[in-house]
Amino acid sequence: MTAEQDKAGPPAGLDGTGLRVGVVRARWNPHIVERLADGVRRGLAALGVADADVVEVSVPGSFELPMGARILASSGQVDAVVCLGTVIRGETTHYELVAGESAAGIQHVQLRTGVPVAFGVLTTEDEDQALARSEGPGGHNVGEDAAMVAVEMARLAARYPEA
Ligand code: DLZ
Repeated sequence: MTAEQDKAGPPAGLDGTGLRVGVVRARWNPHIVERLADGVRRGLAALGVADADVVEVSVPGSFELPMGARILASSGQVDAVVCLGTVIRGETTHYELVAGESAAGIQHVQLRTGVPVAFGVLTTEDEDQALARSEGPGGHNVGEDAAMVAVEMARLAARYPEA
């Protein structure tokens, strides 16, 4: 982790105990997305979120992540959602479209539903970059980052229930 990432870390005392988290996984680039999902599980467990409070669903690709997130966010069964996908520029003819719509859609869902949705989608030039951002324990893993974001934002939302 770089010094810059360190500064962007979670607030001290962040606690996910009792939170329910939905994870939406895209099925493209499954070997990378599995690494991100491992990172999410590690991140949530480290913050006290119980395995039983995590629900995982999959969608065809990153373009469908916003719809998957909307379904979970609207269900009333989760306090936050994490979206996971990987879009690799060199392997995707309409990279901008898939990556852009995924990001914009995810932002739209969290603003419309009021349920935090963390963006755990890798948008990279090549597979090496994707591997470097989905490392195992102790390394950089965007899934782990997204888990922390989900817990932090769920706690913030809970402090302002009328928002
Ligand atoms: C079509 C497509 C392409 C070319 N590349 C990717 C990708 O790199 N990562 C990803 O998650 N999904 C990709 N998809 C699938 C789209 O996200 C979507 O599932 C299809 O266009 C069907 O709507």
